[in-house]
This record gives sequence, structure tokens and C-alpha cells, in this order.
Amino acid sequence: MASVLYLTLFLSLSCVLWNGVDATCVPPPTSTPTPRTTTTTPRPTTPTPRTTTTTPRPTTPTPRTTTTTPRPTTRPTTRPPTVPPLPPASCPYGWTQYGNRCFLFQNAQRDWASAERACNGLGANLASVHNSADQRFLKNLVNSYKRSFARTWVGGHDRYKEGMWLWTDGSQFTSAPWPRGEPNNLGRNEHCMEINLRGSTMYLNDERCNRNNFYICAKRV
Ligand SMILES: [Ca+2]
Ligand SMILES: [Ca+2]
Repeated sequence: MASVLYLTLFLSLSCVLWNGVDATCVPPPTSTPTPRTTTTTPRPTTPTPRTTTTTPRPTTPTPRTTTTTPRPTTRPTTRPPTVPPLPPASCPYGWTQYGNRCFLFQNAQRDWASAERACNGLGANLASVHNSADQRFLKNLVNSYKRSFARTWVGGHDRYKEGMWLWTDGSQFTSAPWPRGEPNNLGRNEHCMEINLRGSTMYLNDERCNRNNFYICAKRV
């Protein structure tokens, strides 16, 4: 320390001698460092409270505005049909409708009982002939197939009791368009009914049942 002072004094004197009295030969201050003044801003110990702003939800919900179309108070009087109407009944393929019945000419010759049995297999009976219009239709039906008025079985018979005529289709036998002279029960052995004995002439005849004839089946539509 003393050496330092001596060195400082020596340097000061040398400065004065060399530069004069006015010279500024102030020795530099001893190296005492200026203490730093550090100002530390104290941090706030208590954190700044967050101010959270929450928008309060509305407690009462906004009422929905539903627009309902008012129902008509008066119902329509006529409702549309839900089930389409059935088409009018018709005859099976190959059968011909006349009135409320379907007719089928059978182009095969059988005895009367076999002819009736064959019609039964088709859900039908030999045709009953209640009036002249029925007979005319049947004549024309035969002619449309045969191009002639061939003898043909129909459904009348008196096999159970002579003179008591019945129809095999169960309809009531009230009358038949017999021509004059028929039924004559020729040979006391004619119990089955045929048409066209005399060709195109309207002629209903009782005939032996074992004869082979064409025949006509009939059933309701
Ligand atoms: Ca008879
Ligand atoms: Ca006869």
C-alpha cells in the first residue's frame, strides 16, 4: 500500500515538474469501484387478479315461434277410393259370354252322360235353354265353330221320371222352347235334350241319351 502511495506521489511530482503547476496532475482515484446501485422493481407478490368477464346466459330461453297450419275443421265428404274397383267379371279364355253365363262349344262327340261329366270337369254343366233367345245363341255358337248346325247336346233330361224335365245346372225347369210335336219320347226311349235336329230350323228335341253328339258347356260368369 505504501508503495502505491509513493508511486502516486512520484507520478504527481513528475507531472508538475514536467507540465507545470496548472497541469492537472490529479492522480486517478484509487480503484474503488463505484458500487452499482441496482434498483430492482419488486415484483408484486400478489398476482393481479384476472378480471374475467363472463356474459351471463339468459336464464329464460327465447320462446320458439312455431307456426302450425290450422287443420280444416270440415272433412271432405267424399274420400278417394283406396282400392281400385275390380274390373267387370269376364269369361275364361275361349269361352263366350252371353248374359250372365259363359259358354263353350266342345268339338267332340259324346253320349249325353259323358258330355255332362266332361262339362263338370270344367266347373260347368251342359247348357240349359230357357227360351228361344238362348236356343238361337246356342245354334249360332255351334255354327261359328262347325260352319253347320250340327246336332248338339244341351242340359235337359227326363231320365228320372218320364215327362218331368230337369236342367243339370240346377236351374228351375219352368219351360223350354219345344216345337210342335216334341218332346215325343219316341220309342219310349228319348230322355235327353238336343238342338239342331233339323239344321238351321229352331228345333228342340228329346233324343236317346246314348247317341254321340257335340255338346255345349255353360257356367256363370
Ligand atoms: Ca222321355
Ligand atoms: Ca223326340
